[in-house]
Amino acid sequence: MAMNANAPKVEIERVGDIALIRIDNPPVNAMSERVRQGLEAALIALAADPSVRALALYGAGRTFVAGADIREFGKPLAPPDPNDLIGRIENFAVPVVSILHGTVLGGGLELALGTHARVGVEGVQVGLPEVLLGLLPGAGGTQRLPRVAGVAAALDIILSGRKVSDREALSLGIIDRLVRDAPRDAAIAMAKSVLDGSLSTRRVKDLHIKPENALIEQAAEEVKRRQPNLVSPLRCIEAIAASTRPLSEGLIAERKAFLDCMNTTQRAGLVHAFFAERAVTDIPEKTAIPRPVAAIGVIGAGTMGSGIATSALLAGFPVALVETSDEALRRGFETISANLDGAVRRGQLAADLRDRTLGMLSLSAELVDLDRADFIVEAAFENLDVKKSIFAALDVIAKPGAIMASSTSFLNIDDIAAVTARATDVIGAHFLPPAELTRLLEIGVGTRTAPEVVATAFALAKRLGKVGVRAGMGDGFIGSRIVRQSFRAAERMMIDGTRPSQIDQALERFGFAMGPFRSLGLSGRNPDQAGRERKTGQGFYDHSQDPIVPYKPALQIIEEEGEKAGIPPHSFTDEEIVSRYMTAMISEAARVVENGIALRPIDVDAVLLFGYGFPRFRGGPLHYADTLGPTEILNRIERYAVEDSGFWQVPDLLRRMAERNGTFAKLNEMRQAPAERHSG
Ligand code: T1G
Repeated sequence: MAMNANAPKVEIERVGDIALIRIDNPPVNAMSERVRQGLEAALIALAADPSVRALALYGAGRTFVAGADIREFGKPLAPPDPNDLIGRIENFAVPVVSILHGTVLGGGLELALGTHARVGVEGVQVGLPEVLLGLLPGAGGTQRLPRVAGVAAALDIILSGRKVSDREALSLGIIDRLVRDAPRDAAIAMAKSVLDGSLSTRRVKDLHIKPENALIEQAAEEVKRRQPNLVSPLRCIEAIAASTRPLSEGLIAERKAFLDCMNTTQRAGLVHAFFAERAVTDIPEKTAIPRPVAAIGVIGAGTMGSGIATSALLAGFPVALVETSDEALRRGFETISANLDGAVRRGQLAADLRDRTLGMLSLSAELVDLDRADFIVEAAFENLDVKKSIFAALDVIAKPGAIMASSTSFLNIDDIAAVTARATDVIGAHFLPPAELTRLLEIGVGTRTAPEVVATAFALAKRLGKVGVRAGMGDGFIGSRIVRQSFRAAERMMIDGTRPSQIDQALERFGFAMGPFRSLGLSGRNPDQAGRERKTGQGFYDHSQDPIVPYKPALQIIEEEGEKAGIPPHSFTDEEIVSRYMTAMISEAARVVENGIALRPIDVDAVLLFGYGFPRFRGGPLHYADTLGPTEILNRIERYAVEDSGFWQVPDLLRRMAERNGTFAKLNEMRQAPAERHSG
């Protein structure tokens, strides 16, 4: 049978009385059905060969197994069951050692925990991130990790989903030794060490667990308090608690909890969010060659400019920061210094690198000092005339081939580019505040922006650790106009008599990190750019209090306005609040997709997830819309339009979807990026 060149391969190599098993399933050796079948066949063959005295498992390419194949989720589990496979390894008659390199996560670590010794290659990271996908380790991780590392470490690693470094994994007993060799060389050497007794082996199932009921209960209380919406964290704890029982019983408890979580909409939402971060890189310009970027320029040292400069410094770029006055530069420098201290506290920057990183920042009050920058981001006032004057000056100063980006979220890049002689080098780079933390980077593509300039912006986004999403030109890029529309729905409910705090609380129970009025108070600006700056720290809330409280004078004004307008006070239920807010958001998101400003629905999901605090377990507004269905959404709009037909209008795309029972998921499949579309 002609083998598909990309088919996963599990190969046996004999080295004397040692057998190596090599897993080769690019790009991350996901433990797909074909890999499981290959592993099972290899193990059966080797079990029948008396000349084999030791086995060594290792991965080809950049990593050992990085997990189950997420693309198989939601389908019936094809044999062999990972538990059976791992059990076959654990009960193998001769010793089995695994060599861990790269990112050994989820099912990959569970596979390794079934072997009798685990050897890490320096730099390896291990983890059980299933909780980040709305799941729990489903192939023995909740049963074997506590046995090797203890319940406390298992709770921490499984509930956080974090990656564990090579040295921490060694200290916790997750790996037994660290080496520097290439995986295959390590496999041979370690199998020999097992045979000469210098590397001891043990079956994890035989390890005893000390019950830690207090820890379990404390972890459960913490999860209920911090993540009340999520299902899988509590199920993780339940499974870990079962690890004090015999392994066979614990595995049954774990598998039941795993399957329960597999069937939740949260798992579907979180997996969608995982793929959204990757799908958005599929752009029409993806074959263009990015220009090299070695130095970054930033214009404006306000909160946004300082955040952008911080993000570039943390990514290792030298940054030239320009402002109009020394006082503004001083304030910017202080902000950036504080941002770097925050990065050290978060563990994002090593303390001993903090000063050197800050040393890569140069300050100037002269635009001419940007003449060596390869990528310049303008973060000045959101005013077209201001930006035009800056770009006209930049056009003279910036070196040939330099890319000039505006951090605008609303203004049309074509209008800005028009004042330059190199519109092909002008692009939008909309960072979201706080720019040093928020992962979204909306990349606004003008009509004349060159493909390699778009590709360069996406390459820079990746180096900054950002999620770059392509936005065409329209009334605002993607996120701002969608959030503006949903905020207007919230304002209408407030004017109709529902308190801002109730609206916020309903949406925070839905899963938003922060309700629209609370986040407005923090950012100080209305998404409408209406400039309702809050100088006194008071608006809908009194931010001088901790925790903040509704600001009574504001509520009084709202009530008086309502009376003047003859609107009887009416408080919407939580369900109605969420329904109106989300229906407004989905409608505007549908328009953004329909107008081609976003390439696909999944791009809109990525913008709201990575830039606007949309609850990750709901997958984004359009993934969430599919859980309602287009007809339900259309009926809601038509019901609300009776009150206000100006605001509530059915987008054509939604009407067509309702007629054909379409979904945004199907639209994602259809909207693969055309090869060379340049229109903004
Ligand atoms: N399954 C399928 N595809 C995967 C995958 C996976 N587990 N991991 C990555 N990919 C794809 C990804 O979509 C992209 O595809 C390409 O590989 C490169 O990924 C039983 C049930 C490993 C740290 O959660 O964290 O095991 O876009 O761009 O930046 O208990 O991928 O090229 O078409 O991210 O170098 C647990 C998820 C699964 C790991 C590498 N494992 N992956 O990062 O590359 S659940 C995970 C990652 C599980 C068991 C349970 C990262 C990475 P494309 P990439 P990267």
